[in-house]
Amino acid sequence: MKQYLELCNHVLETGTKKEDRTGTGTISVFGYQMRFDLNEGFPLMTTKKTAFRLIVSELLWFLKGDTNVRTLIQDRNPIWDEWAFEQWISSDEYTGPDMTNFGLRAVNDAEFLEVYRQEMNYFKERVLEDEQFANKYADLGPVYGKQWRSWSAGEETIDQITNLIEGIKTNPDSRRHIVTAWNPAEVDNMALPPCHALFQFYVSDGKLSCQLYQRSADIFLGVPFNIASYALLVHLIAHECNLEVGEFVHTLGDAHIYSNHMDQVNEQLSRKPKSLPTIKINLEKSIFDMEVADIELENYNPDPRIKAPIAV
Ligand code: UFP
Repeated sequence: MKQYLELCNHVLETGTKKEDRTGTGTISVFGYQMRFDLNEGFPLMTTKKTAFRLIVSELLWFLKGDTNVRTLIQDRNPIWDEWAFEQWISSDEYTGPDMTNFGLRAVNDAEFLEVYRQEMNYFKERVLEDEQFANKYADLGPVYGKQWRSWSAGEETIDQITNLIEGIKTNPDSRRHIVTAWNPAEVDNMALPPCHALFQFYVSDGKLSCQLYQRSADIFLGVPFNIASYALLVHLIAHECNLEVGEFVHTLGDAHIYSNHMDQVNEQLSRKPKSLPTIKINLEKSIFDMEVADIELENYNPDPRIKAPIAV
């Protein structure tokens, strides 16, 4: 994944210091593009171990139109926990210890970290046990799943993914194969406004390509997931449309490295990329019925994991 390491170097060399919503601080550039030829292998980081299972579980959750973190917790997938937890601790019903700004405090204060972990565990247990509670606090609002599968249009809803597949099958040369998660009418009700905001598919020579516009990119923690997730989406849509895979083109808006990720980025830059893994998809199933076990990763031999705090 030399494209990714080039991105890190580019931001370290040319980025400017910028404050951000989370209070962490970043160095950032505006506008950057990477291309991944999916025939060269599956673009999952080889310079740090990256949890493919979580990427699969999240993408299938989007594709099913789900927006409730309960399903992810049932799947042992923690990637949206903090955003659901934020809704709970900022509600009137929450009476536990003060969790204001828990993301930053958990990094800087070991005593707080213990209390936070305990509260998060209580929260997750309750989400699993109590469906009503889960519907109230673990639903992230009209996030990706809702916009992709049931965008509100008056009395009707629009299923953008079904329309996309139909469009690619019936009119592959169209220049309108677009899915947008950025719904201005609903952005304010989302736990996190979409980062991967809009994507377009493109067919040429029997190969399916996709370009994503990502408005905001956490280069160390978010981007490795986003690349793999969209590469997988291309494989899945190609399978559904009987096409081969082409390229994934990743266009970034505000591409930033958080100030508390610098050591981790430098550690990763000191490592040498290895050959890419491949994926195997259960071709018997429609992408809407797939489960995590239907998508397997093969020949993945990455360097060890690099831990870093997430900015919430
Ligand atoms: N972020 C990503 N990729 C994602 C996602 C979030 O990089 O898929 F959901 C990061 C980008 C940014 C933060 O650091 O999360 C979102 O904050 P903001 O809404 O202020 O851009």
